[in-house]
Amino acid sequence: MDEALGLAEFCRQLPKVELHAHLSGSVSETTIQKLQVKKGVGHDHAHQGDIAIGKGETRHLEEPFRIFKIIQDLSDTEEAIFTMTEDVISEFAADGVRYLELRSTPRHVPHTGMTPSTYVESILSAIQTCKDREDVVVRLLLAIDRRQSVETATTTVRLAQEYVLRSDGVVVGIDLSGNPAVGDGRDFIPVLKEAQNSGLKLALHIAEISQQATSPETAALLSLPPDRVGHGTFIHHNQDLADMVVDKNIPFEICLTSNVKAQTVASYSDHHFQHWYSKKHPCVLCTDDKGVFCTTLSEEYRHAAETFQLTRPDLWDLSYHSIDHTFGGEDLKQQLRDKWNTEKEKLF
Ligand code: 6MZ
Repeated sequence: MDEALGLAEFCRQLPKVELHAHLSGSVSETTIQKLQVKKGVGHDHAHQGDIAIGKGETRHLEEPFRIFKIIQDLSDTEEAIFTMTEDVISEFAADGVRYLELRSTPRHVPHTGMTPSTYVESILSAIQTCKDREDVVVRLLLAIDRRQSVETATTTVRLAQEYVLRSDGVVVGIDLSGNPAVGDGRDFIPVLKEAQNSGLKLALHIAEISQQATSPETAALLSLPPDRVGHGTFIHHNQDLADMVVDKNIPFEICLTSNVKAQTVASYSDHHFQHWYSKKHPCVLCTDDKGVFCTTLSEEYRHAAETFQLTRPDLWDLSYHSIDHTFGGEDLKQQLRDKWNTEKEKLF
């Protein structure tokens, strides 16, 4: 093992899988500045603190939602969506992400003429430009925002169904996200079932805030069951919910920094990752919103190592087993495992 390699560099060189990355929240400050120039607006809100939660800072969970709105207002054209997708993919690849599942909420912006279809097409064309890259494979989930109507959610699922074919398998599933304090996830169960029945995978934000440990929507969403749980921060506070997750062996998408910075978890060492990891329950480290929370996936691995005393072989296993929970199909999983095994020789 190359012990001379510092932990941060080891984590960067480790081949990684990113399964929980919201497009708007992943946009870097550099890209924000590009978008401002294109839109001809000033840099007023481009400085840290307004569009990002910096090192050591924490803010209430409402704050990232205010920031997403700023970024979404800046990216109201197909060209902007293309640019940010291309940049986000390159940044993840530079950080050693070899398989990336992006997720994004299709938007209708009447004043620029962008429609949910052209929104998805812009993301897909940026993904298409990366098709020949050796360093990263990208897949897409379309997101339903909890604030939206069931009608809009149905449009999103229908778009995903249409684009599974048209995108040659790049669109793989549906995400349910948005401010967890708003709306009732149970409203979306019929449309989520429709998605599931048509072969789309489901990655759902569940029990991100404490009230959801006892709210009926949590059990209802878990009984679908989803293919992965986003956050699931308060699931282990309720034994019945925890049993459901264990019985169905539903993997967790773990976003350490996001949860600490948005104050749903008091500190890294209080993170529920510890609970599930110690039970050998499947967990995948993810960034959530790398731009807004000023993080990278390799930093998330480093935080996990430093906080929970994980060894380098533990980090390797965590990354390697994350491949099992990707939505890209069995052939692709095998290709990724082969790639990981080749890269292993350089690291150990
Ligand atoms: C719930 C979140 C989230 O779709 O415009 N999103 N939903 N919890 C979180 N934890 C902090 N982080 C991001 O990306 C931004 C959207 O992703 C969801 C929200 O719906 C947000 O508006 P897109 O690419």
